Amino acid sequence: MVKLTFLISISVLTCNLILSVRVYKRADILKLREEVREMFQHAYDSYLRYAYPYDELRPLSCDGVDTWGSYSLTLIDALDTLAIMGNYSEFNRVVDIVLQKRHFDADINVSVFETNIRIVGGLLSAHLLSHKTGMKLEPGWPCNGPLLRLAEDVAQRLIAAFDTTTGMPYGTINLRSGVPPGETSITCTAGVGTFIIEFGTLSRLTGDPLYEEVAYNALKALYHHRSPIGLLGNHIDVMTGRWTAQDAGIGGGIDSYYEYLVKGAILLEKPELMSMFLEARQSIEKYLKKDDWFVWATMLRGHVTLPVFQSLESYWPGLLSLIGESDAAMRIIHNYHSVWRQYGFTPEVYNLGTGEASSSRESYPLRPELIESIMYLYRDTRDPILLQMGEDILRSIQHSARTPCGYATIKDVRDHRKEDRMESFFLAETTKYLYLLFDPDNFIHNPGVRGTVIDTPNGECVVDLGGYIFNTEAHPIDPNMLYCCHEARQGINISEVYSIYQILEEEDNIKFMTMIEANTNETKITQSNNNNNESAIENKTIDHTEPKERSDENEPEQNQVLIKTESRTGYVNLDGTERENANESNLSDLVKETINKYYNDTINAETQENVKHSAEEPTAGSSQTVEVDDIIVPEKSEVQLPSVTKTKEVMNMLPKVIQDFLNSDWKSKPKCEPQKMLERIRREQKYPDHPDVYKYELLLTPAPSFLQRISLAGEFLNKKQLEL
Ligand code: DMJ
Repeated sequence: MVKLTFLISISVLTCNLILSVRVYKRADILKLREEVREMFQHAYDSYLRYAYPYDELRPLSCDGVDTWGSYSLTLIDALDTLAIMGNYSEFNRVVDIVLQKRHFDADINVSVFETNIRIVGGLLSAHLLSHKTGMKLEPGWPCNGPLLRLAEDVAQRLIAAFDTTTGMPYGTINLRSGVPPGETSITCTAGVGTFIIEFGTLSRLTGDPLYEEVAYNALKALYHHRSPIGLLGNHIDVMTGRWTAQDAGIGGGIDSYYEYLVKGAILLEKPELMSMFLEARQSIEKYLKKDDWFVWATMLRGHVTLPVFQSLESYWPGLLSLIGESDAAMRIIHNYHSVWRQYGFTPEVYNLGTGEASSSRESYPLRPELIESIMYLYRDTRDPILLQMGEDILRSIQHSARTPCGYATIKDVRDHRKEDRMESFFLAETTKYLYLLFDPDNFIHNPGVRGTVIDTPNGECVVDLGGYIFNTEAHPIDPNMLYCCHEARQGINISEVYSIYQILEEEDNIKFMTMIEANTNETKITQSNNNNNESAIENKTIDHTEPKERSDENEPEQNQVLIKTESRTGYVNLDGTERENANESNLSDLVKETINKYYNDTINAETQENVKHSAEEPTAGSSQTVEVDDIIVPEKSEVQLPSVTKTKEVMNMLPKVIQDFLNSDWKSKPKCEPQKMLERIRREQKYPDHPDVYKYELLLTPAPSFLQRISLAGEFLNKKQLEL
């Protein structure tokens, strides 16, 4: 049980702190900001010098090591911090490096959770920030772009983890082959419920509903499996739905599930997620909260099992500030800060009964959670004590964690011994939140007073108005960007459309492109939105001129289908309606016919070449024509292929979506078929919608002031309020 005397002494300490608060002038704050910038730079430069391309820097050995996935994790995780600190040239340079990787195909097993929050989150955030850094943007951005495609490539590799009986994901996946054989079906709660920000963003930008629905389904599954008193356990079997660890708390193993309910509600305008959080919060307050601390208890009865504070729990006050409860949050953060002051760091586990660091969990791996909450609360309250708390954190890290080649994990907060590890979140989160605390003018803090107008295929769109939602790895997402991709909402994947143009423009395919052009009689791809406004991508540039008149009313329809069938995973729109597929054969016929012509020309050309060089070599016969299906379905053996190598070469140059579309047997089928999984989730409807889905009427507008308001005051408008 928590000792009351200990808690009282904490309160006294809190009062003392309040009395001795330092006065910060603007110049003082900016000086601290510059110190944080130098801190980041030292760690970042060291990573590049000693560790890249490994995942992490080892700050004592001054070398690198692969930890989470052999995918240069720290580089990707640190990317958007560069942009936030204004180092645009380095951001652009690193983006170029990252983009040398076209996909994440590798025979390695990775954590689904960590890969999502660090890699998918990092790539998405960098994609959305790239307009600020002077990067050359592809037509269709933000609904298109190489970083977005890379993020989607990773998400596609993770999606097979969700192919379970409950819809909750496995914890580990092989990036190449899916769920590893014999993989445990036990996943922690956070590992199930921490996808809606990244996957929702992906769906809203690309138009593929798969990601958001799968992530939302997993959240509903957790909610459905809550205990009768509204608590969640720590680990669950994703095949049976049985809780295998029944301790309920707000920290490690569960934490970001709660975080994503709140942030997912705000980012994606899903008030039912907020209702799910508020219900859970009541249970947390009732069973887990003890005098502004949180303990662990049995999920079935709420009996206290572990009276401890975990460093990871320090995100909670920040989360409360997002729902407009900064007063409660301030009381909690004073408690957490008192632990920091006791040791100069927060240990992984702190025993509330004894008032000491737990002897087996006494490290501080440079975690961000406390500074994260301090940053949020300072934005809301401007209480200078929060600046002082931030400075305490900065001082401790500088004093005890700095090494000649980076910053080291503190192995034991009691004696500040160091350990040879610098997790990537030090550059993604800890330094970022510290910097943002001390940078009052940062664009991230924009309270909706400035914006940037960008051109999209659908017209102008105002972004960068603030209200950024940070994923749990501190990668910010601009909510307004999600409303720029109107065509994505109609199931059109701009990224894929652009890919096709890009492929067609490659030297070897000029002929192919010309033929497509000849077939379509015009070079542009158009689509209509619901209001019959039209936009066009023409020769890779966005055309905002008046729509051109068409002689044939049906023709645009054909072109529209050309775009709609690009979706990688399906035939359903974001709103769940079926996609039109009546004219799909038109595209099929068109592409097949074009490839036929291309190959027949190639064959003829090759035949003539062959005749010239070797009379013995078998020729395809100048009169023989070859059907596309013959080329890509080798089983039809009566047809002699002109050049298998050449065929494969060119086929590989086509976007995956066209390859799949032309012939799904071209490659062996993946074990998990995402579209089928999505259809199954929709058909089964295992988990009913939260009743509050229908209770609220959100302002369906990208209005930034609204986003600002809900993020600061934490409120949604319900129907009754609107009526009044
Ligand atoms: C980060 O990877 C994320 O913040 C995650 O949610 C929790 N753990 C680390 C930081 O402590």
